Amino acid sequence: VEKPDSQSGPELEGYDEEQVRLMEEVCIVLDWNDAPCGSASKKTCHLMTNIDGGLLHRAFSVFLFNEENKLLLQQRADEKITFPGMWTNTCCSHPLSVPGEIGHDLPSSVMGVKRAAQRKLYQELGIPGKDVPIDNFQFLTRIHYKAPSDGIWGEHEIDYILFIKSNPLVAANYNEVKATKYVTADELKAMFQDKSLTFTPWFKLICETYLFDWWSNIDNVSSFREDGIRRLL
Ligand code: DMA
Ligand code: MN
Repeated sequence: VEKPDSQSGPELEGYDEEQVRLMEEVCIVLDWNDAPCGSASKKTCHLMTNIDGGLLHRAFSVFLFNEENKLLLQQRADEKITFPGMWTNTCCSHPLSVPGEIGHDLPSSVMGVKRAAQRKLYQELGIPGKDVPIDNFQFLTRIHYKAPSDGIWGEHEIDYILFIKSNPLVAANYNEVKATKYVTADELKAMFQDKSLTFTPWFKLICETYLFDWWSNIDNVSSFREDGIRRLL
């Protein structure tokens, strides 16, 4: 009998070895008010059978804008287990269930996701920490959403939205990222019309709701900060 948090089992057979290994990362399990109430492997958190049972975890989404206010997009590598090959915002991942990244109130959770964001911007895109200083990230809001990937895998997260302005050195890790592209708002809208491209569900949700408003007020986004959790379910 497979234990609930086991890395064994058939679900990971045939996937990229490095991405399988990353499924051992330990995510922060949440109640609906974003209070940490345990931890579980990335694998456990992303199986639809567990999501259908209500399992929810913490995540973050970085939107990086350069000096021309263009947004850096990434296309997920084909090796990704969830949402492979799809275009999405600059960087997404999960704060880990470790002291520096957990956070038990909003200020410390925001600090935790900023640290996690710095860690993953380097791991996915080779962006050095000096190009994305912790204090330059701006927290905007939290979005609670759920999205299936392929039947077996999916997402159910409270997603911390972080904006940052930077002109970083980028050196993509091709196990994570297939391509990168800086776009204007109009160029992004044109990409949505191109039927050969696919987009992650959370990025589409954020684009359909808040992104273009925030983007057109990029130098004043602190006025959009919202402490409540926005439920897009
Ligand atoms: C998970 O992103 C986070 C969100 C907001 C969907 P991901 O699948 O890219 O995580 P990781 O890079 O850790 O695999
Ligand atoms: Mn997730």
